[in-house]
Amino acid sequence: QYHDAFCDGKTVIVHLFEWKWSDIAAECERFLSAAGFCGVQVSPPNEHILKPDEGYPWWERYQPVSYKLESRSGNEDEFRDMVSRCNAVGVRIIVDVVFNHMTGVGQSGTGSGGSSFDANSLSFPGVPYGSNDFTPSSMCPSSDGGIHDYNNAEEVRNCYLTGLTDLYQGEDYVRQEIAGYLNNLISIGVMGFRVDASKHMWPGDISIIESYVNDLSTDAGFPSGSRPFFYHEVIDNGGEAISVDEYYDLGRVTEFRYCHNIRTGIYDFSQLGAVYRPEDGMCTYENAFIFVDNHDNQRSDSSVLTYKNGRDYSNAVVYTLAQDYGFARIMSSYDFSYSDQGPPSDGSGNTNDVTINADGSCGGGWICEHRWASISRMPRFRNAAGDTYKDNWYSDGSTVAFSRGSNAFFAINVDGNLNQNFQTGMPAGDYCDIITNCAKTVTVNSDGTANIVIDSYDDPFVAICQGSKG
Ligand code: QV4
Ligand code: CA
Repeated sequence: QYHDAFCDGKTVIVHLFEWKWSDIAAECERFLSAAGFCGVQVSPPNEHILKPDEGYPWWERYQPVSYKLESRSGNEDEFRDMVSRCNAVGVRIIVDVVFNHMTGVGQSGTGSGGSSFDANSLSFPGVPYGSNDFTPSSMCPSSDGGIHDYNNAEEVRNCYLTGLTDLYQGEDYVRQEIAGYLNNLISIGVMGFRVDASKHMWPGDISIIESYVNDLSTDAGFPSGSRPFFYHEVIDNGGEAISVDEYYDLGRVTEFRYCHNIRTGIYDFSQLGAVYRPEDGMCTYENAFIFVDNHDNQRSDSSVLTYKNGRDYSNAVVYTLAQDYGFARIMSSYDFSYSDQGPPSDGSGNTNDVTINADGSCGGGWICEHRWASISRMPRFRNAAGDTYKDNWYSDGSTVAFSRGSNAFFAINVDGNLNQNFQTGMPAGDYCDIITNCAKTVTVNSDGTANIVIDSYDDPFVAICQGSKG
């Protein structure tokens, strides 16, 4: 029940990392709705620490001070305005919620919403949380209170993640405060939640918190009785104490092995059919939440593809949206040269507006991968493909092609020109290639075959789907 997004069958969201609420509202109206996006993952909206001496790094947002909606992306009025404007054009808001921890130890002062706090005494009056609301140190088996041994589930869940004060979700007051935060967001009209650091919380505690969370708002247009869409951040690359399947009852689960498998497949097409490897314990189709890169591994993991890889990256994102595994998220980044670097901003840490160039690309340091031509056209394909599976699979060293039931057909070719007949699985007719925005037409014959042409200078794909008939 927590697996399904309520956005009329659309299955792609975009993470507008560190965007301001006012810019997200505008992007829903001017771009995301028409492009077919289900929704937007927004950066944590709650009050957070400020680190002017370190140049306002992006990770300030992952050290909560309170659940007031006052953050670097804007205030509560701006947040509400964004949610209602996006909902009005059928684009849903998904909130990154951080409730494993509060700020790091040693941090104190005033947060982005004006609340005082002192992590040394575990005092967060803006919630309020006090020392009884944090995991008792007797429950953490490590000698210094931090997480080091990922083969020990108690340590991973009861100790401090990189020095962050660990909330005690075993206590009912803490569960109620967290659920109160989520219910406030639901009453404003959001569709769901990306839960930060779920690996570091007990699934049984998360289950109780979810049970305290209300149905989605009918005022915001959700059908009566709709449960929120939850996906949990659990990094499971195999070989540790905690695995993704522990979280299946709680919603979808991030599948980080997909990031590595898609990169392998883009560089070796013989591996492209094996991006989902059930034998490795990867999330099932029903539970997987997938992405080519995220805001963490794009800056910390050289074995994932990012916007810095140019065409290899767009090939990976386009293929991800074409294939049938998982609920998909597109990363939308700002340019960075060092990992702590915050978003484009002035010297006082005020985030800049996103600028849109005449050709539809972004400027001012905003990368906007979701606006790259071929990527931007694929939500429409994925929505049309729906829950159909891959069929009519064709693969050789440089070409992969497949149908999605009888709803859609996709081909990618990365080496020279392609001019070949394929079984598309689709009804006869002339279809517009959505990648070229209908500059190219594909004729499907009565037996389902079609001649597919991809020139080496094109974006190296053809994508046709029901609803693209010419
Ligand atoms: C420093 C030292 C610690 C010391 C501490 C003492 O490094 O050894 O104990 O000071 O005060 C920041 C700093 C980090 C600092 C810490 C505490 O980088 O140096 O510790 O704050 O002040 C983001 C960043 C972190 C950042 C954190 C909070 O990535 O670097 O920590 O925000 O600001 C695991 C988890 C997974 C997690 C991933 C990064 O399983 O859950 O690591 N991913 C999510 C988010 C991620 C976020 C967090 C979790 C924490 O996607 O962006 O971390 O909310 O794999
Ligand atoms: Ca914890």
